[in-house]
Amino acid sequence: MKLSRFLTSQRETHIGLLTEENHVLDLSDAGVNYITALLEAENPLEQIESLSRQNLTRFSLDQIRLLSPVERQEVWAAGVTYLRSKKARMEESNFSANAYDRVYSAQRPEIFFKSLPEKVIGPGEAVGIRRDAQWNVPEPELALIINSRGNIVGYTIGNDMSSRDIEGENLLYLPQAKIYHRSCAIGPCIVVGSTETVARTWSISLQIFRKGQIVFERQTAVNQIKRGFGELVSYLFRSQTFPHGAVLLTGTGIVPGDDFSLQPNDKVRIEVSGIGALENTVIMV
Ligand code: DO4
Ligand code: MG
Repeated sequence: MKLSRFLTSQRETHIGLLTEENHVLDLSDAGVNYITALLEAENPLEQIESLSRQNLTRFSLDQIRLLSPVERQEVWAAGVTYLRSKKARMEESNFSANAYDRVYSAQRPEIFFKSLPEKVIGPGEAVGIRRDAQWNVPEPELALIINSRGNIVGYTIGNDMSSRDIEGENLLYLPQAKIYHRSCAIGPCIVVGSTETVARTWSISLQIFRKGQIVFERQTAVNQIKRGFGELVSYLFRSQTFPHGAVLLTGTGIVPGDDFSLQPNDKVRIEVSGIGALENTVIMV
């Protein structure tokens, strides 16, 4: 079951259920005004399945615009959860190499704040590269959707945009490398009802287009994530509360080579096999 937020032609925000035939069933007809209400239910999947049996208005995707499915959830991110991320970061930074090496195998994972919900970028919107950075990359990541009780209730796709030269200069600059205008895209929908075992069979692929040509393309597997999802969530919720739930990006397993940097007008396409695709163009911010 795929939940989405979308904008109608009257520019109203509605909640929808994506169908196999590329239609959206309007859950607002059944009185659902927030995805969070479903994520907080005792059994979200059961509730969504029962809603889907109602007689709901159906839109085709070209009649509406999908929005980011994030409502009031803070967005956090785990880091150095794939071997590829550890290696690339150790190479980009003499200064901080030891820190990446240690956190990959330490008991406590790296978890950092990524975005306020109102700053999250949705499908089709522009993601940013900083004008004071020279080396910018997208980070395609599986995102966990967690309710206020700390249960993983769904999955979506995240782009943890990063400035590698700023992070590489000094790890204390991580917040500047990671948290800036348009640095976090999430969407296009939330998949509810898949277990971690199922999510671990999914692949993640990244394609970057420049002037219509592919300039970078790679694929990885969710199963390459070193840590269990429950383990990551349990650290996120330690001595911390999330009254509206949270989104947790699970780290990147794809890092382009050292000679690659994003440019304005590039198009970033991230696909997760069990979810769909998140597409954004790049602008300078
Ligand atoms: O350690 C810095 C950030 C790591 C990260 O964002 C990732 O591995 O995805
Ligand atoms: Mg990341």
